[in-house]
Amino acid sequence: MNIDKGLIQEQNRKKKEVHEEKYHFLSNNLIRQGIDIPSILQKLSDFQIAIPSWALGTGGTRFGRFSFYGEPATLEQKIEDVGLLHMLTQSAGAISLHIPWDIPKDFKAIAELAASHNLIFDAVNSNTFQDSKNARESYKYGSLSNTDKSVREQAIEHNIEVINIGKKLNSKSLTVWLADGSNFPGQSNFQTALMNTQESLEKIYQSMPDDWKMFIEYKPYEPNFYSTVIQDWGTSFMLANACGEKAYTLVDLGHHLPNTNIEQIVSTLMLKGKLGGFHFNDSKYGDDDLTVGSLRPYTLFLIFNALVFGMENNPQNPNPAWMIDASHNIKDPLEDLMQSLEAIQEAYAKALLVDQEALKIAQLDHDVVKCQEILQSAYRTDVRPLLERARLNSGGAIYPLEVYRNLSIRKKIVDERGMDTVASGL
Ligand SMILES: [Mn+2]
Repeated sequence: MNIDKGLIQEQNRKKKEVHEEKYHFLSNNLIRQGIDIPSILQKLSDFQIAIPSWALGTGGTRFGRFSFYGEPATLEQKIEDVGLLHMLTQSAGAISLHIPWDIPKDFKAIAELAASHNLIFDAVNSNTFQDSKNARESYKYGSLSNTDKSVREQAIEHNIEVINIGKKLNSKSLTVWLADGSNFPGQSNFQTALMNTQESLEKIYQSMPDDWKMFIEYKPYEPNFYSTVIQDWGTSFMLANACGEKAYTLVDLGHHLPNTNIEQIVSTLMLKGKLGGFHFNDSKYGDDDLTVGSLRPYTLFLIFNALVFGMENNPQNPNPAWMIDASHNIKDPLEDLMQSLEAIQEAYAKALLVDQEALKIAQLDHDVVKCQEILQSAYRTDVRPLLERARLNSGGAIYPLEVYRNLSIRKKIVDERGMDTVASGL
């Protein structure tokens, strides 16, 4: 499914006047505050967020899954969907593949297809939380942490295979998220599980090319309900340090117990040069995988404030890899992703408005009221015209969601693929 760029431009022309009005009102205010608008616009245009190949279909729960019409049934169609998203928003310039759900049959053709949509391949994701058909061993009692050496070997081999697939697509990183843990007290020896995991990760690490990074993701609970081997950032950080300098911690917003101070975790990791990647979503209760910014936009802003500080002050930390890791169970996945992209860019733009110098002075003066005023004055600014302008400058749609609806894109996708297609994977 391809849309003509001319159609987007036509839609933009209709909205140009409204946008100009809003943009000038905002830019006048920002100029008065001494804000460097061209630099913010450039940063917004440069900020690219990867879309995982499992995000183009609806997600589900253990109770069921309700497919959305016209879901991409093949990897080619998933790439087309991300391409469409990128064309409209100009901020989704990468796709993150999940192996084994999305193993390319023809690598050259897949690489060319992605390039034709201006997409690169972000981190490749391994999967040892499910058993593959005809697999020699089962992950029922863990993968990299398993007490059975032959299970661990199978899981290590799988990760190495994922690296090899990634190499063919010019991906530069591997994300490891382990479901390993235990459901009942006494079921597992914590120390044995941790040491097995560390040794397994070290073996995978040794198979990584020099210019690759390994991202170690953590999560406190689920699918196991009593203990998880890599349960928190400290455990991930420790394992990354044990592996070496190419290994990093990956923070997923939804992978924390309620009220965890995620902005502080991000700060600590960037200070230590170990924040490798970040997964966006939102949640109310647990790992809900809801649309980014749908529940806690202020928390997201505070996290971005820490990220922006780190990006500007911590040269020891490479630029993190950004990815949306959400599920959108009942929405059109593409519309949901557009809402997420908008929320991420919005939080980022607001964080870029924070007067870091003034904040530092207020902190040194112990002027707590002023500190809050500085943060909230940035947060309360309606930055959407900046996002619109950045998209316009990059050739995207001023209002992507509106264009998507005005052009009846979902209907066109359904006409092409049919009502009953089901995304492979979840
Ligand atoms: Mn994640």
